[in-house]
Amino acid sequence: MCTDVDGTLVTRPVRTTCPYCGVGCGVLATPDGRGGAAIAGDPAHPANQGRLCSKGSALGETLSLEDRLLQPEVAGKRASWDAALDAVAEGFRRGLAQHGPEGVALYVSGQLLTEDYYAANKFAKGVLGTANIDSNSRLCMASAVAAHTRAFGEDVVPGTYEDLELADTVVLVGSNLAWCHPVLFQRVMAAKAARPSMTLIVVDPRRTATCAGADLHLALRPGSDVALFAALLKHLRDEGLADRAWLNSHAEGVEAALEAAQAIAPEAAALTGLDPALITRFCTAWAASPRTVTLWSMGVNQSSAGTDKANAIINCHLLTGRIGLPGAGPFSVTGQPNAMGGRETGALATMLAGHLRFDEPAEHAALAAFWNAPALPRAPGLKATQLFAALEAQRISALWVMATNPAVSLPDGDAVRGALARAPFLVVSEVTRRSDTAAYAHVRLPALAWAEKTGTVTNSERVISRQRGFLPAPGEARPDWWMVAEVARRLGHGGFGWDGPAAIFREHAAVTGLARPSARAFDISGLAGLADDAYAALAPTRWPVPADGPASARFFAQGGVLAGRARLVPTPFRAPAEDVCPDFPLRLLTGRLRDQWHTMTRTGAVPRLMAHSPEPTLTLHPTDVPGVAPGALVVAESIRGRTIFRLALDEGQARGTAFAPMHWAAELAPSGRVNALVAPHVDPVSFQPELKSAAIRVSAYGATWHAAVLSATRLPRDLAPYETAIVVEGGWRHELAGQGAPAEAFALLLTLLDTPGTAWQRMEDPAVGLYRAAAIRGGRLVGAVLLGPDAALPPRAWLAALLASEDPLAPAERAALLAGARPDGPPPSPLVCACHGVTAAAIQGCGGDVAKVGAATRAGTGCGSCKPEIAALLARLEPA
Ligand SMILES: Nc1nc2c(c(=O)[nH]1)N[C@H]1C(S)=C(S)[C@@H](COP(=O)(O)OP(=O)(O)OC[C@H]3O[C@@H](n4cnc5c(=O)[nH]c(N)nc54)[C@H](O)[C@@H]3O)O[C@H]1N2
Ligand SMILES: Nc1nc2c(c(=O)[nH]1)N[C@H]1C(S)=C(S)[C@@H](COP(=O)(O)OP(=O)(O)OC[C@H]3O[C@@H](n4cnc5c(=O)[nH]c(N)nc54)[C@H](O)[C@@H]3O)O[C@H]1N2
Ligand code: SF4
Ligand SMILES: [Mo]
Repeated sequence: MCTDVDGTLVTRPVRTTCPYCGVGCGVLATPDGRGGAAIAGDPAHPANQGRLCSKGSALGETLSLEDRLLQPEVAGKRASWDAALDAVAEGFRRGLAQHGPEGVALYVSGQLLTEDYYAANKFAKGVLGTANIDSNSRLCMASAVAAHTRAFGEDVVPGTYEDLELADTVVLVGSNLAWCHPVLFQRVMAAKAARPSMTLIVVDPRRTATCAGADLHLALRPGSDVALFAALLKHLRDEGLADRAWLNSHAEGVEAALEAAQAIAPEAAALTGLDPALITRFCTAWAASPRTVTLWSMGVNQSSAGTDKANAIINCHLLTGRIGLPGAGPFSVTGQPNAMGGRETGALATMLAGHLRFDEPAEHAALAAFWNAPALPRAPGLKATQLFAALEAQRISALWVMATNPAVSLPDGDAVRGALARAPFLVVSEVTRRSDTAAYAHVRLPALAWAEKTGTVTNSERVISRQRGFLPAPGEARPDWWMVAEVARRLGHGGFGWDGPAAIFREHAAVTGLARPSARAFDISGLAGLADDAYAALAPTRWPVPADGPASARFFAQGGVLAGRARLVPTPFRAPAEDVCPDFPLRLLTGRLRDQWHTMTRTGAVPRLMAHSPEPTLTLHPTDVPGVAPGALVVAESIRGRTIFRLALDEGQARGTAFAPMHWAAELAPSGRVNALVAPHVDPVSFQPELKSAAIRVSAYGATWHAAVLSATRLPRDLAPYETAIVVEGGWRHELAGQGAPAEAFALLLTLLDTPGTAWQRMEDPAVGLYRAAAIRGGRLVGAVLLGPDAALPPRAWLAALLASEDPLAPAERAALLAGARPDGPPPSPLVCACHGVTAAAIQGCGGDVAKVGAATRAGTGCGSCKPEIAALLARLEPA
């Protein structure tokens, strides 16, 4: 709660949870009474024990209300809540009348709180009678969910974070843990430092920051994980490591799985492109100790063979009985803060609620009765990519999008944007105007953001934590669950009269106790009677919490799994759906950057987080683009679309592959949306799209001019074929490039920047295509346009510092600005440590080891997320 009983604003620390990744770190937020807050890691939270990463520690810088959506809007105009909610109810009523329950849909998100998620699911399935509610978790966790269900009969993650510290061997498959789950990675690295015999193995086609701490890196061919784990399964059997006693009493499907593996194993080297000796080293290391954890993430799930990849991993743990034991087990880590909560509340097209199933009549009947929902659907609804295909085909008449930005994050992005633009009725609940998707909405509903909202989230290790609001609700923003309840009420349903999130949580907990006894792992019915004050004070709690009987921290600890026996699943090999070919010879891997969160609606507003990777970059192996220099612009094309990137070269990028971040949206980089390139191929079991394997070609982009533009406010969009806009201290920095006449581009940019009272200093040399202008007001730099024939324009960090400076521009700086060169000092060096602003040059100048660099420069001593990069920089310095 953000106000005390006497109504004054709270200024003492509030225990809450980080709204970014699935590690689920506890945060202590201390409001400053002026709308801001000091942020620190919560030492008492079991996930992070006081640590935070770069994104978590910058949370205090994301609290500004600039760009927040603060009032409801209908048809682009401010509306009252009543009018907006009436419009939503009417839109869905019309949708139902037109196409029935199949013609309406919700698309929701792992960034909703459990209470919001529960309400949305109950609204869709219980009120609208449609199973067309899917979540962005379809793009994220669906393959893991399907694999768990195939193997264990239910979606259960057996492991805990502690297992990673207790293991002798930790294998990370398709996971860049150092950047994506940084605090968990730091826990692993700390355990390894304390116990150097621990082996860390990374399986990833790229040499990522995570590899800096690894003993072994297997740069396998994209999509070939099933072959590697088939070789491992066979190796384990051949070495006599099959735990026959355990298998006999607890598992089935052993022979069929072994047979399938046997068929692939001889081809493993050819299919993975790995040296057979390296595969043997991998198998030997995996086999060496019963304490082995295989952790996986998006390199596994986001694949047209994602479910098979995950089951191929689980098979190895089941064959050897390495599951349910301290330091052993398969471990799928969740991406979003409440990806697990979405699975628990069943807010996906393939489940009901509380792990209840469509195809179990007793479970279906129990939920229908509990919800008083006679029209509760009996079969799964449209999954994310199907849902947007239906929208494109005008088979969906009303769609409500909550807490996700599908215009950016779904594959086949241009088609998705077309479908959104033509949607008959689109509602978007958002916290910000910076969402590409919100731009298409007929009704925009302002949601409470992290600092204001109240509820629970569940992290990767099944720990339920409270998020507690610590700032007052701004403008007219409201909780997501409240909007849903108000619309449900307008549609005549009586089951939404909650007075707050505690009441919703109790109802959700009660659902998990329905249709018992049945062998269901997810059970928090013990929390169904939680009083409001106990909910307010709830400490991090791992499920299950059954109403009767003791909670067990570890699943499968007694050896058995849930419904009878665990299943080994045969996993035949399948290559990625899209073939590379002479026309499209490169495989595009997409993924995350250290300091950005998804579509950058929040992290993109923090200058400190923008500095590490300020433009959409395509990374290639140096031999894959002969003749194109790093820093040049390149065009990437697939059969679906086209993007323009800044080129980076890296020997750690496997030949024949490219990497591009998933983050850039039209909001900040209209030409850099990676999903314009990616096809909507899906896994046949999980329906998760293959987001990491598009076939592309890359060529130089022949720009006739490049420009860097500094300004106090953001320039309008769509000025040039290549453009990016990022926040810097004191304003905005834009990079533009095009193929027209440089003089015309320069003139246009000057017009856009011109405001009364600004004095311009200009320098033009049309013969060589150089155009420069500095806008000065009161002696200070307030804007600049630097346009030239190539990208070698002045150091941007220097320019941005001039813009941020309160001091008048010195004559030498003025001259240097127009000459396009920094007056003195070394060339700019990339930022490595975001917490303390330390560059690569400073780190290399210091030398020694990570600890020495930390002592001398403070780099790596803040959140620690940059330690792998510091280690890699220092390794490059070491004499060969
Ligand atoms: N900084 C940051 N952290 C985040 C997020 C963020 O946006 N920013 N998002 C959160 C979310 S929602 C998620 S889902 C997680 C994702 O966390 P990760 O899964 O760790 O992140 P990605 O970068 O998407 O992909 C991981 C790796 O998969 C590799 N890969 C690609 N294809 C294959 C393949 O065929 N086989 C194998 N073995 N590897 C392959 C890629 O090279 C990449 O390095 O991160 C969470 N944490
Ligand atoms: N090519 C490619 N595509 C990918 C991926 C990839 O690796 N490669 N990864 C996929 C994965 S794993 C994921 S999880 C998705 C993520 O993709 P998205 O879910 O589309 O990404 P976000 O930017 O996190 O979108 C969340 C939106 O919700 C808003 N928001 C934040 N808090 C709240 C709130 O409390 N209420 C409401 N109503 N809104 C809120 C934010 O401002 C933001 O616009 O992207 C997927 N797409
Ligand atoms: S690791 Fe970082 S992003 Fe993830 S929960 Fe912790 S602080 Fe937040
Ligand atoms: Mo995700």
